[in-house]
Amino acid sequence: AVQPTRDDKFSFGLWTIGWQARDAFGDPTRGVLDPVEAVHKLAELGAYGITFHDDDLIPFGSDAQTRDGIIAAFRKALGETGLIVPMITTNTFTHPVFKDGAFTSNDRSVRRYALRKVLRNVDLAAEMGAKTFVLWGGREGSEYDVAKDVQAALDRYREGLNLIAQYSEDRGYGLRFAIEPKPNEPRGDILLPTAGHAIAFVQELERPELFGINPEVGHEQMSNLNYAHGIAQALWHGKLFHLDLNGQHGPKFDQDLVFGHGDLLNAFALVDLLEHGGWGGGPGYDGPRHFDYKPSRTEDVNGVWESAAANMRMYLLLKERAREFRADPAVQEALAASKVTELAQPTLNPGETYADLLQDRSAFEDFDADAAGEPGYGFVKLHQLAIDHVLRAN
Ligand code: 3MF
Ligand code: MG
Ligand code: MG
Ligand code: MG
Repeated sequence: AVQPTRDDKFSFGLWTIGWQARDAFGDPTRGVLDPVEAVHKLAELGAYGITFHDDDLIPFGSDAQTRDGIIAAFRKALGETGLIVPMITTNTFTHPVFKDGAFTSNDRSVRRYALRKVLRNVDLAAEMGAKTFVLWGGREGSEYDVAKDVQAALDRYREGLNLIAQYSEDRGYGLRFAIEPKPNEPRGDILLPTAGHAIAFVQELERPELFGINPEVGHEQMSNLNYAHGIAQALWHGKLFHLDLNGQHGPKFDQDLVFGHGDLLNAFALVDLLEHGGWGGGPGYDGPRHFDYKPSRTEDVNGVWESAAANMRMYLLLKERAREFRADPAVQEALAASKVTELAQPTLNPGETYADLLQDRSAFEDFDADAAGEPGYGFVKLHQLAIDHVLRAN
């Protein structure tokens, strides 16, 4: 049951397994991974998709002929394995030209260049059959408050995103765009730092229906936020267009550990949510289960593939545990005792107005607040049952 299959919709960024483990303090500890080999290996392991930044596949500055050759070889590998490209994204952060941002660089010529780079990649996304186009503005931000006019930057961000969406629509690509929030790293402060900021920003775009978000476990946890809560809210807004699964230990540098190797219990709650939706019938998620992690710098090439497999194993194990959790009569009893499912019941009766509520003496005048404040909710018991299931202690 923990053997991944295509139906599980697991996908990996080419930059994840391909990471050579160069960090701010050290040289690479691994060699270059051939994208064609990556496709074959991922297919063997049971993934269904691979995603990439333009520059992961086609080195920055490649001439047209080289570019075509690389794309052809990659497509051939996709054809041989049946792997698909569900999502494409653009690198607007590595080259020095983007050191002050791409869509929001203070330098207008850089902004125009960034738009061209992204539009070219929108064409590639359509060519590859991708459905989702992710935008992580890792350099959109600042270290110095006085050096960035944030309101103007948001105007430029909006201008850029409106243009891209218009282009995709005019060409009939039908792409959906997903903004990936992150609070900091590499910039001291990045614009659209959390899922909530990004969802609010989307509402200000010309075609908000084409835009959603791509929240990453570690990015939200770097802000000390609850990822499962963030995902639930994104689902509630209909804005969960894609997601980046990985592991993180609280607010520190972006660790990109294997999924579930950070906050395991939150990962359990997340998988339960994605697979089953909320307890009151709120929606789950049927898009790609995309891993954006980094095989740790300590690992050699075997460790790369071990860790890739570990992501899928963690997901499937938690999926199994979540299914058992839901099916357990003791859990159902505890859920009812904790009134978890009662929350799905509207607070007002059908057709009831505030005038009716004001007439209802049982709601206030005759309501015994002291008595209602007495019984416990039994949440600890319920939570322990969840842990028992995660640990298979029952
Ligand atoms: C950085 C990230 C990015 C994005 C990527 C895809 C390099 O912390 O998470 O990975 O996920 O740009 O949008
Ligand atoms: Mg990240
Ligand atoms: Mg990360
Ligand atoms: Mg990411």
